[in-house]
Amino acid sequence: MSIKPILIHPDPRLKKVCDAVPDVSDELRKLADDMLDTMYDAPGIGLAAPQVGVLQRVIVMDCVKDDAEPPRPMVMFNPEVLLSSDDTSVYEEGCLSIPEQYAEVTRPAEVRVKWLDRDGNEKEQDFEGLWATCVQHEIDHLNGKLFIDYLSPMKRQMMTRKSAKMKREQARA
Ligand code: GNR
Ligand code: NI
Repeated sequence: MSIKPILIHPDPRLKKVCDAVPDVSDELRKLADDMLDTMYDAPGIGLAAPQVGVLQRVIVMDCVKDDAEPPRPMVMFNPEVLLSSDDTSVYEEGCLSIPEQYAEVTRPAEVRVKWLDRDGNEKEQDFEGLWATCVQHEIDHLNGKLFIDYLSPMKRQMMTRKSAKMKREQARA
């Protein structure tokens, strides 16, 4: 298990549509474990493979907030939204690739998602609350989409500039 560097926006790799994984291999399981390490270390509640420079359809999540509750790491290969609710919910979103910036995003409140688990078995489950927001945020990453793409061009430009500044400062450190 190892922690990987997280790409900071703007980066062309964060704008790419990622490839489906042909099947679940040991190499991909290792990638998912490294992504979980990286996510918990950050800390974050989700991470998508393109954020660590791998352009394949892999995401990890753990939206358990309460420290008293056991962790619930989830690994998804080729996740797909099958169904989205008409009712929406608004969350203040952040992204590990856009450090220290947050904005409200409206998304479907509930989604049905299909994916392959770490054993290559097909799974299907409904998500709500923070899990629903997070899984949609992560699947967006696989399609080259960031939460700031839902904001006005002005806000997006402002956040992109701040992120670029953070990236430059990080590069010098
Ligand atoms: O850690 C994260 N928190 C978060 C909060 C609200 C909505 C989405 C997220 S995902 C984010 C981690 C991340 O950037 N995943 O891609
Ligand atoms: Ni993100």
